[in-house]
Amino acid sequence: MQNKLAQLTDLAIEEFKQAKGRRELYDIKVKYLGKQGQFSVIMKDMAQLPKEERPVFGKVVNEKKNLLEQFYSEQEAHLKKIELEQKISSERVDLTLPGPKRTTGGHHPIALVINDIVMILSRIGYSVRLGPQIEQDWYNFSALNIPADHPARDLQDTFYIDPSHVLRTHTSPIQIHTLENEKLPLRILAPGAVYRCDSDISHSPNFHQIEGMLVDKKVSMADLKGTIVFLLQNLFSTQIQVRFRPSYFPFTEPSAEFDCTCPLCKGKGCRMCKQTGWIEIGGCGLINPKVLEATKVDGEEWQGFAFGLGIERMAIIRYGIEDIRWFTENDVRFLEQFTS
Ligand code: 2U9
Repeated sequence: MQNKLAQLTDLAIEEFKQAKGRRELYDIKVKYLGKQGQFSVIMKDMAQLPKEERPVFGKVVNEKKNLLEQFYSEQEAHLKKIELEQKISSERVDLTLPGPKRTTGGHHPIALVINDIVMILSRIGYSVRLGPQIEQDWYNFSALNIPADHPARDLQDTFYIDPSHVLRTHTSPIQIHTLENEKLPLRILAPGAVYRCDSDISHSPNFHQIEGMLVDKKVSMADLKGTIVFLLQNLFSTQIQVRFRPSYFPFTEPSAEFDCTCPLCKGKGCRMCKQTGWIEIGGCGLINPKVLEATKVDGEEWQGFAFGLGIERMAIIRYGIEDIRWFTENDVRFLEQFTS
């Protein structure tokens, strides 16, 4: 029996040594030391021994069991260490590998043009003012010398919220708020979305404008033209020329529209400028004294000029965009061309 016990112990140690993982090691332990295991069987066989030999044999069995428990613990610790090392090396992160490519957002071309104009004119003292997109009749029309029977007020041209509120048709109301609330002199830029009942291939019911206004003492058309030339030469190129054409707006007097030589063909004539060499950019003029009066500015002491231009038009010229609808379709293939 003693021999059988020694053989069984050697066999168990040998199997423990061969175990490739902790699960396998545990199964071997159960096979030998578990309730139904080999050592339990031997213990039952002990009944066949003479009574006086049984305690000695029982002691030896316990010693062997302890030895195996000890060996099991050591082997388990050893396997655990190996498993951990394998896990660490298989999960190792190579910090020198390039990271996953992140796609970043970018500015919309409308925002890019607004930002550029703001940056250029901020160099000569202009700062931005914003305003609400729903305006009272007074701010959008009356204070700007647009009379009650003016066609611009027509239901077909303006989105009415109620009889005295509209979706602003231009950003000029921002200047009215500013004239009513701020100290003079001032130089401001009023960018933002505007709305008109107009929709075809080159007109959208929602588009963007930027307007500029300067109020000071002794302001002339020459100051206005100098500012427009400064803006356009910085926006397009120092090569371009600017021309003023007489025009009419209720809020300016005198009024002019301004063009620049086509930045695409440098004035030679192309598809963009319809072979004229010139591109229409916007409108401008000296602030009508009636507008100053409406906002309680002393027209004897103060004069001013204002100008406005459409942002979509600027972006179309600048980036050669063919269809005004692309600005609002949110097609990433279009938008991602403007990310730097
Ligand atoms: C105040 C006084 C005067 C702003 C002006 C224009 C002329 C003009 C158009 C250009 C293209 C609008 O987007 S567009 O269709 N703008 O022609 N805007 S003068 O004059 C003002 C504004 C506010 C208090």
